[in-house]
Amino acid sequence: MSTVQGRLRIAIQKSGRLSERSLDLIRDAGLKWVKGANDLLYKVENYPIDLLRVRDDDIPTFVADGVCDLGIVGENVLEEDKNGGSHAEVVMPLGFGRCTLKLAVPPTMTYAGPRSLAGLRIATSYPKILQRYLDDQGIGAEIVTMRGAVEVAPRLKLAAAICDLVSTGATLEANGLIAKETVLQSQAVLIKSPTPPEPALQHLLDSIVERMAGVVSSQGAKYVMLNAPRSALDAITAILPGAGAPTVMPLMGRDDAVAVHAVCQEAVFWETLEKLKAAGASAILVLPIEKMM
Ligand code: PRT
Ligand code: ZN
Repeated sequence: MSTVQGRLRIAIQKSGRLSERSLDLIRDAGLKWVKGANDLLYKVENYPIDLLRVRDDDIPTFVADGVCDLGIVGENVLEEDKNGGSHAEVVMPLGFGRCTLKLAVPPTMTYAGPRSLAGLRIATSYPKILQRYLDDQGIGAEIVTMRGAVEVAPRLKLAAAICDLVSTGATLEANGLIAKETVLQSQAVLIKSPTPPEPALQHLLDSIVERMAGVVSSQGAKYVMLNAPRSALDAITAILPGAGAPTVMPLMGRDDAVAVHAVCQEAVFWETLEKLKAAGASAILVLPIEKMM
């Protein structure tokens, strides 16, 4: 496979936990595509870009080798793929696909920290990440690599412990395993090739990255508008979550009060509104933000 002249390529997971959110992000960045007969490739209609739909495990290599210019993949997959050669650069975390790579043991094991695993067998789909963790901790243990169904390994006596991804914890619970140490915190990230695109496409690449950054940072952000007595301005600004410097405007016919507009980067809860009101704010409006740049 080689890159197609005149088109950028973005690698995304074909079908799995990251697929839908990856396409959402690409759509929110303004790209439109047609689902053609070709399942591997979606052609973007409004820009010279192709979406390459592959297994997540292949994404870091495709991006590192310059077969794709951008990719969306879990940090866990990226870390496991690290091999000392050329590698994809992380552009930004995307705020979805969050999970934790954890060590878990059966309740019958006497566990007093990771040292309890010394000399035992640990089953995982992430042998490289686990080996690095064990080396850092100075623990010698045997790693058994399994492609899936890692959680059944202790029951089958294949291993004494496991190291697997956890999100809700339901899988561990269903298999009677107890989560212990966190080996890695993970979420989906946007990655970029170390090989630049052909010069004519550089501007488009930068603009797609900037748009995606705008989509990610506007997620959860709110536009807050309120009226406030001038005397309460400092107190009210301090309550607004992640607002930076708000805009303060005069109110017609009122010398003692102003209008405050602010972009809040963090969630605005009912409790925040109650605090604002108690501090003297009135006519409080919280609006969603669609785009930000
Ligand atoms: O076919 P392909 O190779 O592309 O897909 P895949 O089967 O390798 O990956 P997929 O779709 O399962 O996951 C893609 C990415 O989603 C992972 O690489 C992680 O970055 C992220 N992610 C987020 C997760 C989870 N949460 C998750 N819970 N990946 C896997 N799991 C599994 C985990 O392995 C365990 O079996 O879900 C189970 C635990 O879930 P809980 O909710 O019971 O704790
Ligand atoms: Zn995979």
